[in-house]
Amino acid sequence: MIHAEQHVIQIMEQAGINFVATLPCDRTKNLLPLIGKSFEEIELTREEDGLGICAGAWLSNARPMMIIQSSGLGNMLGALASLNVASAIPIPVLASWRGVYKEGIDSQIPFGKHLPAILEGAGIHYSIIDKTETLFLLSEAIQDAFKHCRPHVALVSPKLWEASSCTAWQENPPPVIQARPATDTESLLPIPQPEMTRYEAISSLGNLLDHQIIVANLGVPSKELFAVYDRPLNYYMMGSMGLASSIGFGISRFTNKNVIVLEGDGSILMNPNALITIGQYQPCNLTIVVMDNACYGSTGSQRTYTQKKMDLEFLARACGFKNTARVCKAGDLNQKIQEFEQQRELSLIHVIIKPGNSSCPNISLTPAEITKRFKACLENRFSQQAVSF
Ligand SMILES: Cc1ncc(C[n+]2csc(CCOP(=O)(O)OP(=O)(O)O)c2C)c(N)n1
Repeated sequence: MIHAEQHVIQIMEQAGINFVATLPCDRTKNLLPLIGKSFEEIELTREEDGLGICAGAWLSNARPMMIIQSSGLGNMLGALASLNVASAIPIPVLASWRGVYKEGIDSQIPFGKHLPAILEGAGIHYSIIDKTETLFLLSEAIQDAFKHCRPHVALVSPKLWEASSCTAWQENPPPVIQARPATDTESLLPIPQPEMTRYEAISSLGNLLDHQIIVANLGVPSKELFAVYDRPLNYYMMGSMGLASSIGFGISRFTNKNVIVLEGDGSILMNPNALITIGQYQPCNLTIVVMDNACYGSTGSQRTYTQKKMDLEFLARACGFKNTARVCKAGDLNQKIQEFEQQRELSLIHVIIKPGNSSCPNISLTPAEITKRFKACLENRFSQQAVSF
C-alpha cells in the first residue's frame, strides 16, 4: 500500500502538474521532500507571492499548483480574487487545514474554523479531504481549476496523514548555514535628482521593445504603457498590488524571452518577498525596472518610504541581485536595459523619476481579455519558434 503522501504525488503527476510553489506546514512535512523530487519547486516566503509566480508560470504555459498551510490563505485572499478570479487564471491549492482537527496551537483555530465560510463568501471553490478515500477530490480540484480557469482550494485535514508511515522528512538532512561574503554595497551610487516623469521613462522604452515580454504595474503605469505602446506581449496588472515582479518571475521560468517588469516603489515595498525569492533563483532573462517616484502615484501621490531612508537598489543587492543600476535619464535607462539583457543575468534598474501622472484613459480591455490575449500571443510565438527550428 502506498502512503498518502505518495498518493498525492501520483495524483499531481497524473493531472500534469509540472511546477509547485510551496510553504511548509508541520503536517505536510513528509510530503514536502517528495515535491522537489517530482516537480520543479519554488520555495516561497509568503503565499501571496506564490499566486503571482504561479500565475506567471501558467501564462507561460506551465501547469502550476501550490502547497501551503491554510493560515496562508489569509495572506492571499485579496490576490486570489483580484488576480485569479478577475483575470480567469487557474490555481489549484493544497492547503494543510489547521485549526479543526486535533489542533495543538490555539492561534490556528479562529481563522481555520471559519475557512469554509470565508472561501464561500469570497466565491472561491473548495473541497474538503480528510481521508484516503476522499483523495480523488484532489484530482477533481486540479481539473476544476484548469478547466474553469479559477482557483480551487483543497482543504486537507491532518487526519489524512495520521496513519501514514512515510518517513521522507526524517531522510532529509536539516539545512546548515554556509559562510559567504557580505552583500556588496560599496559600488552603490547616491540617489540622484529625478529628471523625467514615469510617462517620459515609459515612452522612451518604445524603441527598445521588440521581442521582450513586459509586465506592467497596476494603476497609471499600466495605463501609460497601454497608451504609448500597446501590444499583446504586454501584461497589464489590474489588481493584486505587489505581484508584478512575481508574475514576471513566473513567466521567465518557462520562456527564453527576456521579461521586463515595470515596477513601482510602493508596489515593491508592499511585497519585497518577490525580490527575496527571485534573488534565490537568479532567472537570467528577468530585468526589473523600478520606477521610483517616492510616492503612491496612482492614488494621489502619498509618499512612500523611498522618500526617507529606503534604498531599493540596496534592497535588491541584499536579495542577491548582482546586476543593479541607478539611473535618472532616459538614455541611461535604455542603455542599461540593453546591456543587462545581453549579459543574460538577473538585474534590477532603479529609475529615479519625478512624481506626476499623465492623463491617459483607462485600459479598454478587461483583466480576462488581457490574460487571454497575452497567453495566446506567447503560445503562438512558441509554436512559430518550434516550426522555425
Ligand atoms: C492591496 C492594495 N492596496 C492598495 C491599493 C491601492 N493602490 C492602487 S495603485 C497604488 C499605488 C501604487 O504605487 P507604486 O507602486 O509606487 O506605483 P505608482 O502609481 O507610483 O507608479 C495603490 C496604493 C491596491 N490596489 N491594492
